[in-house]
Formats: sequence, structure tokens, C-alpha cells
Amino acid sequence: KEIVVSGIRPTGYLHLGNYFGAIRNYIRMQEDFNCYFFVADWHSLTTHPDPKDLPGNVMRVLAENIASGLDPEKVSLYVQSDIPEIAELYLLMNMLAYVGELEKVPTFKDKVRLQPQNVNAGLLTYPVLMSVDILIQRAVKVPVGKDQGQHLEMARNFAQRFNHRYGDLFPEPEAFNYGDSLVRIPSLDGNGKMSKSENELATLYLADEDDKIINKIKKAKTDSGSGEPGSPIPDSVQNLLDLMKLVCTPDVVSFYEEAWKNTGTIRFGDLKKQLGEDMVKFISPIREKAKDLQRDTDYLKKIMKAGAEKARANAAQTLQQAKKLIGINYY
Ligand code: AQP
Repeated sequence: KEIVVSGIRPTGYLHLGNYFGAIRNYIRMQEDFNCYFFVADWHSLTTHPDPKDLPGNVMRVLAENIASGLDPEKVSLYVQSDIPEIAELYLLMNMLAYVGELEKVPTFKDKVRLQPQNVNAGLLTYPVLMSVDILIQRAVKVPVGKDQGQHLEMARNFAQRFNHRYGDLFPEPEAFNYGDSLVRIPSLDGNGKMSKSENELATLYLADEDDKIINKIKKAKTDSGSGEPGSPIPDSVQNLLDLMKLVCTPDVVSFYEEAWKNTGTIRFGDLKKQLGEDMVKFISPIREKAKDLQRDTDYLKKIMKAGAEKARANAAQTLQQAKKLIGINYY
């Protein structure tokens, strides 16, 4: 079976972007691939989270993944810091990563702009650590959202560079989505993507209570449109239609698409009511299951441990081969 790796940072509550960009693929892939899914706790340290919050955040991400349908019996579900081999290969791979190329990464440039008071070296070398997360398991497919596409290109570069210098070890991983292109779920205010750490009111979380879901959708940005039949659909309306495609039945979606085509506008009150109802139906079972799971920390710890055991064994083999190829082979 082909190997698959993907991770989610424990930086807050999981949202629809995480679900449709990543987790939905995990659930399908668990049937056909050898899957390694992890909570990227080291990656979350770039923003210096409160140490008191970290354990709870890690447990919640695990619970929300399982509540969404991930079966820990079928996949290896682990926490990054339980695999020290990743840190060692990260050190080795940093020798092949150039500061110039890392400084050019758009997400790094964004962070420099957004958190100029904390441009730490971990932020700069984030793509190296992410590449190692993938390469150490020798993964060929990586289910991620669109925002991560470019980082995958870097993982391929590092794999090539290592293979070229020291000998073939790493397959070149590809970003993966069951649809034809990678997914990006925009935020409800039309500014950027849904994310854990930005604009809470414009992001739908898997932990949101029903009334919150309905209210956020009610307040989502719309554009009353031109009222001209056949006029182009504005981005804000397209965003709502795209969200409908994820949770509503196809006939409901085509009803509103037709309405726009024929009249150049839509009854947004009706659309939002329908979307709100269907979104509640989608999110509420996941939310309730995740709540139950989070109460059972013993179970979650057992899952983490078992997942780490399998992931560590595989990672240790790769690390050993990498060291040998590099020449760290003295005994
Ligand atoms: N809006 C999104 N649409 C599609 N996919 C998304 N992903 C994240 N947002 C969207 C995918 O989810 C996986 C986990 O990524 P992450 O842990 O980096 O999630 P995040 O929500 O982007 O986290 P933060 O902390 O909220 O990020 P920042 O600080 O950038 O705002 C990935 O596969 C990602 O593609």
C-alpha cells in the first residue's frame, strides 16, 4: 500500500477548512492507503502557545479527527513530538536547506509582516520540518488544503537534493485531494481562508454550537448583485454556494444557481437559512462525538501511544538509512 502522511497543528479549534481541505481525504484514504496522520505540536510552538493550553489542544485535535470518522485501528494517529527521529532528520536536512530559499516562502513573508516581534528561526525552517514529517515516513501522497501546496514543492526539492547528494532514499511526495484540485475554504467575511487563529466570527468550527453556526452564516458577507440575468456571480455569493455544495443536496444548490442565472440575484435570507440548517446537521454529530471523546483522555492517550509506536518504527528505519548514506556510520 502507498504511504500517506498529513498533519494538523494544535493551534485552536478545527474548522471547515481543516475538514474539507484535509480530514475528509484522510477518512477516504484510510481504506486504501498506509496512513500516518499526526498532530503537529512542534509546528505550533512557532507562535509560543501558553504551555497550559498545549495538552488540551492536542487532545482536542485527536478527538476531532476521530469524531470526524478517522479510525485509529486503520491509521497510525500520533503526536509529532513522540517521534524524536523527526527532530534528528530535521537537523540533518537543515544542512541542505538554503536560507535564501526559505526567506522567499510566501507564508514566511506573511508571518514576518504579521508577527514582526517574533520572527524566530523555527518559523524560517518550518518547511524543512514539514518536509521531514513527510519524508521520514517515505510518503508519496499528502492530503492537504491549497494553502500547503507550495510547501509540498519544497518537500520534493529536499527529497531530490538529498537523493542526488547521498543516494536514493526518499520518494517525491505529491499533494493529494480526491477532487481534481486542492481545496481552499474561504472565510465567511470574504477575507482570506478560514483558519484556527484568525477571525473567529468568519470561521465555522467543528465545535460550534448550533446557534453559533446559524448566526455566523446569517452574518456572512453577501453581495446583493446586479439584478441582471446572467451577470457574473460575485465572489461572496460563490463562496456561499461553494459551502452549500459541501453540505446541502445537489438540487438545493442548483435551485440557487439557477435563481442567480435567471434573475441576477438570490433570496439570501432563504439561502442562509437552508445553509445554516444543513450545516448544523453536518457539524453537530461531529461536535457531540468530539465532546465525548475529550472526556476520555485515557482512551486518547492509548491511541496516541499506539500510533506513535508504529510511526516511530517506520521513522527509525528511514533515519538509520539517511545517516548511513550521509556517512554517520562509525560502529
Ligand atoms: N481554509 C482552508 N481550506 C482548506 N484547507 C485548509 N486547511 C487549513 N485551512 C484551510 C488545511 O488544514 C490542514 C491543517 O492545517 P493547519 O494546522 O495549518 O491549519 P490552519 O487552520 O491553517 O491553522 P492556523 O493555526 O489557523 O493557521 P494560520 O496561523 O496560518 O492562520 C492543512 O492540510 C491545511 O492545508
